[in-house]
Amino acid sequence: MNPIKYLFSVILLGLMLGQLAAQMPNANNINIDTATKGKSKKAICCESNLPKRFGGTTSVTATVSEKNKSTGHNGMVWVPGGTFMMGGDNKQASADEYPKHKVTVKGYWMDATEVTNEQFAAFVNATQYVTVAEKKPDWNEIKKQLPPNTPKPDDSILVAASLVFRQPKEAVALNDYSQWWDWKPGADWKHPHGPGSDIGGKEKYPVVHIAWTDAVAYCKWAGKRLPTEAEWEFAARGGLENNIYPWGNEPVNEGKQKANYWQGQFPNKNTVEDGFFYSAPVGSFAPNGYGLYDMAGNVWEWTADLYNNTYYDSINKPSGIINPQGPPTSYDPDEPTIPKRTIRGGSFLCNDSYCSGFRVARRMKTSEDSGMEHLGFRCIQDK
Ligand SMILES: [Ca+2]
Ligand SMILES: [Ca+2]
Repeated sequence: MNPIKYLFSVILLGLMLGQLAAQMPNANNINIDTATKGKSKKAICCESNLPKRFGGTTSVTATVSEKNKSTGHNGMVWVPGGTFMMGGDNKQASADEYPKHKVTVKGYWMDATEVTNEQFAAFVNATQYVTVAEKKPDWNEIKKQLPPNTPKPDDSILVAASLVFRQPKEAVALNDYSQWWDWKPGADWKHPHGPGSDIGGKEKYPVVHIAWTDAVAYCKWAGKRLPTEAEWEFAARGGLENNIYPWGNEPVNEGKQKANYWQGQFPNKNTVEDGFFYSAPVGSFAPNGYGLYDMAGNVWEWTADLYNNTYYDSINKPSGIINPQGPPTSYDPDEPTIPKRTIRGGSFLCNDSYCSGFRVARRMKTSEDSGMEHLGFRCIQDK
């Protein structure tokens, strides 16, 4: 196979949500007339994968100190501990959301919103941190994840880049994510749609193109940490029981706008009834019962945990489990050789028929080195 095509397929392998970007250099959100209401049509259900960078495990190179450790809880809300049933609550749930199992978590502080560009800029200014997407990929590291004798791709591919959404003009086969994802040189957190785009005026938007390593480094600098998958789901439920969404069970396409997601036909038609084609300023929609914003939609959020599709089964017992820390090893049957971390909450590219990522139980996963246009994070703090 053509090595470039092969690498591209490797880069995108596993991907299945939507996103866009190439022809909208400033990426301004498009406000539309919300009078033109419509309902998303059921098409196919519940894709289970996301694109990734190269599939690499990036050693945590966070050398930043903890000197900036926060002593207050500005911008955070207290999530009381408790016991809940973790896992799928409706027919859209995928196999990896089962079995529902009893989990207890201790209380913790959680960022009320996704980490913003303004907050991430403060971290970078203080530490001169360079994100994964801003670095030239190391072929010697990448090839360890690829089949033996995989030819080295062209140097034009091995450049600092990230995955950016490109909206097709027409309907496309949803099993071919190369129809809507571009490996775009120059795309990074400061250039979310690639060269020509920037984050001017977007201080309150969620930072994106953040790899897991980058998120860990930020949280450490802030004196915080990433939530475990259990902590994330407990928080998203907002004190409700067996709820499908952070707001309860009202279908996402009914009633008032409750989150920033994809309305219309993915990936070629977005009716933008929620007012945002791309990401929205954090906190643009009502919070859940704990005061947490955008736990459904806007951008996906990294968790601390490795992904393993059978993890719930391994910890399911009548007495429950306290503060689960994720599986010891990663396993994704779709791509068994690629270590992955779990991400949660869905994004502006999720819709009800394609990934329903805004469900509180929805699990998604991607490799640690993946920064994407719709992937960010938030942190928690124990005390
Ligand atoms: Ca939207
Ligand atoms: Ca989110």
